[in-house]
Amino acid sequence: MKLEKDDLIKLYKNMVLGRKIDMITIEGLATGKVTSFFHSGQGSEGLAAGVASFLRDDDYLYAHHRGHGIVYLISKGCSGMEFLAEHYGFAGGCSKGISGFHSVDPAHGIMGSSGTIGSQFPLTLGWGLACKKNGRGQVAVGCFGDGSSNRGTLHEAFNLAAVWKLPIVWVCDNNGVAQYTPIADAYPKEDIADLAAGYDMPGVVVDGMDVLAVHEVVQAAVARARAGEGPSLIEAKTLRYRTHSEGSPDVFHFEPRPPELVEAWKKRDPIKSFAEKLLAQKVLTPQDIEKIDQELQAEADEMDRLATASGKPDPAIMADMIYAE
Ligand SMILES: Cc1ncc(C[n+]2csc(CCOP(=O)(O)OP(=O)(O)O)c2C)c(N)n1
Repeated sequence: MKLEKDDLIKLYKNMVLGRKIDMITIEGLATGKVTSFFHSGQGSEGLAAGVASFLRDDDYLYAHHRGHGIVYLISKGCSGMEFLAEHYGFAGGCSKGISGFHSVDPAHGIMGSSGTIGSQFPLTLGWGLACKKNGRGQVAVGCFGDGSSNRGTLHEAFNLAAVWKLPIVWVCDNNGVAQYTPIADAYPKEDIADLAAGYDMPGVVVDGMDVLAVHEVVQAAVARARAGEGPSLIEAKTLRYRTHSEGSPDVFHFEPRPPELVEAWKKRDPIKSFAEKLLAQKVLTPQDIEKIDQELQAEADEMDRLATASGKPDPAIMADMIYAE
C-alpha cells in the first residue's frame, strides 16, 4: 500500500493524539481520577500506529498492556473519550466504566484484553480461526511484549496458527525489559523474531521507533495473511520511556536500564523523528505541525471533559455486563 499525504498525516495524528491521552491518563493518576494503574506507552507510538492505522474495522486486534494499547486502539478507530472514561471508572467508558481499564469495542475489532501476560496468544488464535472460518479476508493481530515471549501459550498458539495456516500477524513489542528483567536474562538469543523459524512462518525484525518501517512490514504480513498464506511474526525494537507502571507502589519502580541507554533511545523519539521526515518531504510545514498539536490537544481535552461528564455508572448494570439473556 502506497501511503498518500493524507495517510501519512493520519499516522502522525494517531501518534500525537495517543501521546496526549497517555499524558492525561498519567495526570489522572496524580489527581486520583484514575484509580487503577497505568503502563505508559510513551516511546512505542510509532509501533502502535504503524500496526493498527490501516487495518480493516472487521480485523481483530489484541493491543497489549503497554499504554493500555491507546495508540493501537485509537488507530483502529476506538474513541479516546471511551478509553479515558474507562480508566476513570465512568459510564462513558468502552466497558461502561466497569473494568477500570480493559477496552472492548467490537465494532472496531477490539474484543477485550486481559491483565494476564500471555493470554493474548490463545485469544488471538481463536480470533484467527474465526477469521479463517468467516472467509471474508479478515486478519487477527496479536501484540505482546518481550516478557510474554517465554510463556508456553505463545508456543502452543504459534504452533496451531502455523499448522492451520491462520490469518494472524503476531507483533512483539521488544522494549528490552519485562518489568525489571532485561530480555538477555530471560531469552538466549538476540532476536525474538528467530522463534518464527520453528513454526515455519516469516519472522522479521523492524525498528519500532520508525512508523513507516513498521507500517511496511505489517502491510506485507497482513497481505500474506489475507491471501491465505498463514501467520507471520514481527519483532519491533522499541523503548518504554517511563517506569513499568504508573501509580503502583515505589517498589515497582525499580529501573534496571542504564540512564544513558534510555537517553540515547529517546533521541530517536518516534513522533519527533516522523515529524522531521514529514517536514523534510514537505508533507507538512512547521506551522502545520504546530496547528496539529494545538488541535489534537483541544480534542484530547474535550475527550477528557466528556469522559468526566459521563459520571459514575449505575451499579445495577453490573449483572447485565456479566449475564446474557
Ligand atoms: C502471567 C503474568 N505474570 C506476571 C504478570 C505481571 N506483569 C505485568 S506486566 C509484566 C511485564 C511484561 O513485560 P513485557 O511483556 O515485555 O511488556 P512490557 O511491560 O515491557 O511492555 C509483568 C511481569 C502478569 N500480569 N501476568
